[in-house]
Amino acid sequence: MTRLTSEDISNVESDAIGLDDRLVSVTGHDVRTIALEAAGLPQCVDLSGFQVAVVPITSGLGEIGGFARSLDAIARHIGMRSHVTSATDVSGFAEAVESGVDIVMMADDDRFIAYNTLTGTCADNALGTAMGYSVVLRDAAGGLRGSDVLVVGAGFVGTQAARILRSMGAVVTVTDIVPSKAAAVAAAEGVAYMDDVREAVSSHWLILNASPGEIPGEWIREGSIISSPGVPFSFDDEAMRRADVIVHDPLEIGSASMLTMAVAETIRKTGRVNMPLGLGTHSNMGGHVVAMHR
Ligand code: 2YJ
Repeated sequence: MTRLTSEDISNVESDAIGLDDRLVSVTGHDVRTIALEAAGLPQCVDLSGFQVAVVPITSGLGEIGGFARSLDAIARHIGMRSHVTSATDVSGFAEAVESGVDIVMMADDDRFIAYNTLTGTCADNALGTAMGYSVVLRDAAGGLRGSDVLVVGAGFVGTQAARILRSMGAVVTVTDIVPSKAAAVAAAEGVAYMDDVREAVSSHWLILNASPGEIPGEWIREGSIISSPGVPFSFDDEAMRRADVIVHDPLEIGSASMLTMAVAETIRKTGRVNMPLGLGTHSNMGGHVVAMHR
């Protein structure tokens, strides 16, 4: 993930773009539902049973104005309880853990994680982003089984996305401005690759863009469906005109998916999670969370 700026995330806290409405109109699902799908959890999981603390981190390049408050807003938006710690860094982490929260969210220049205090595991934002945006593409396309899907960008998010999309039944091709990177991911993940990014983009209408580079509108096929976590936003007006759908946000889908993945760790460990009244309990059976009615 490229380092975000305060400007990139200036709309997140207020949800000025109305992300839920936009997502529902193209995928049929809101951010919370996409995030639950990304973690393999059913929609009826009661996220209000989970308490999050966000720790501002000053190390390295320092705090990004509004970053911690934006994460706090995202956690609340999907129905979790959340607050920003009053202390930063190690003191903030200790404050969070000692206050008994379930999940501690924090980022420095290299890692962006949701730490599960019960299991001692870290859900990583890059994986959350790949998961969340793969679900967005699948839902926007009405399913991916047997469909050709292009992943642009052979970094960590692109690599994970190639694996996830393949597991969703897509026929995946990876491309990158550094062809050897795409070839390496293709070999590791059992997918195809194309050397020429332009040719790859022009020959696909289902695209997950995990690169920060610009993709000229002239390359885009009419009616394309594009899921694009890459920051900064890669597309121009011509691309917006040609594509049917371009889903992009700077922080929300990846962070919400990272949070639900952290929640899933608790469910895996305990086998149970509180459900809203009348919906029974959840039991972890064979790796799948299955709803059991009383
Ligand atoms: O707490 C803060 O305000 C800052 N320390 C947030 C820093 C956010 N970090 C980034 O944007 C990094 N580029 C994240 C890199 C993750 C790599 N997967």
